[in-house]
Amino acid sequence: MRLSRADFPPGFLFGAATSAYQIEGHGAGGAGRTHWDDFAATPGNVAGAADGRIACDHYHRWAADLDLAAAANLDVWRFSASWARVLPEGRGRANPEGLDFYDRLVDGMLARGLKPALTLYHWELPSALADLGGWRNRDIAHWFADYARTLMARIGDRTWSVAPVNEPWCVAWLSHFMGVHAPGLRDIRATARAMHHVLLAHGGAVAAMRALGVRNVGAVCNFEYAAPADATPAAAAAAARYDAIYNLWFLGGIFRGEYPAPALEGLAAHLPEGWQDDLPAIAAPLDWVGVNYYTRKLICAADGPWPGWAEVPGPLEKTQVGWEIFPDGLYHFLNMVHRDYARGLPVLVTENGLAAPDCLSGGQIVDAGRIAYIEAHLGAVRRALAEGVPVAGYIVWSLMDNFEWALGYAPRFGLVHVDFASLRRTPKASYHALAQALARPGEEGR
Ligand code: IFM
Repeated sequence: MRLSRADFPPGFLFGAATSAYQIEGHGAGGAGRTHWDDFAATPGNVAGAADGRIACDHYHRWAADLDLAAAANLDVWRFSASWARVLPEGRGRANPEGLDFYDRLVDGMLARGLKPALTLYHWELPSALADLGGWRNRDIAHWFADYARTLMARIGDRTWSVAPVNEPWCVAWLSHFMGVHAPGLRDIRATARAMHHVLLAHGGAVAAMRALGVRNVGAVCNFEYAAPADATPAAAAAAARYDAIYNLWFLGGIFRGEYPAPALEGLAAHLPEGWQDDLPAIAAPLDWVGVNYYTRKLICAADGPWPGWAEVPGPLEKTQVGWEIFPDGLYHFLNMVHRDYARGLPVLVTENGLAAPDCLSGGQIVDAGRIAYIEAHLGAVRRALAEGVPVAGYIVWSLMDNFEWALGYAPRFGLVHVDFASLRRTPKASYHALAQALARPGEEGR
């Protein structure tokens, strides 16, 4: 890798990210059923009929996994807790085994010099709450705040940072409008409600955690650079709608207490009555903001009901999951988030990474594409830093190959290869390159 820790300001943090359902193995440890278990049990929803029952078996192998992160000289371990592991029915009775697990995990990070960067919700809603309407039900804000209190009363004294929800766009739009993720709905009214309730739940959890004295509370949103596919005004308007729904809705709610007009055009009629009154609670002050960034989309206008857009395949090099590689997009969002929304708060790149069909050959995995991808995106971070954007860290998605949701286990995002038959971990070339780039003089890894 051409860049190293020395190319970044003192104190700049490097990390790797994971999430509960994607690595833990949901079948172990008394976790309750989730809507991802239900979604995966429905034929045709997940490639290879895969699910998260075993995943990477991190539930049992967490210590060795944390050792890998420490040996790569990483500073931060970004992870999530599973709501249903903590509260199997989503509310009421807690699962002591689940709380013990996260307690051990956080202590394990601290013992290895890794900062625990927690997300409360990375998509596995307890089925019992899905039965009650899930993100369509306004009560989810109370259920979520109770979950936040239960978990953080146990581990909130030791987490380094916490974000309530990972990628609210995926929770709401991808899952209720596009039907690609659980609960697999394609319904605009459900979408509008989920778009609002996910932010109301964010605000409620922030308040609950502040009341407990939890430190360093932020938000993590995902971003896609939306470029008009052609020079027509219609394509420009379609791209603006895409940008408003994907990128600006969540930032607008969280940082300004307002929703962008091009998104309200189609969603206002379906929002719950009195939604405006919730905006002050949604816009509770934060300590940092996380940017998850992977790609851009070319958008043209399309016939049919609102939002009236279509995606056009772009000409740039693509990853295993067909995403164009466009590091300028990261530069754009770091600037935009800082300038227009977070205004001086630390900005963390909380996810960025590449999927490739990595395979073992002679005991090695040569993932040169991933090294180049990380280098290019770190270059974008450096450009933003040079212009005064307070970027505080860069976190790779992901430490290890894992359950890539509806795409099953084929797309490999890890710095570490996982053989899903034996569950053996093998660090890839990118892992070794990063470990070397992040080594502090005289330090060979912790
Ligand atoms: O695997 C996901 C993760 O759960 C959330 N952000 C994007 C990653 C790659 O698709």
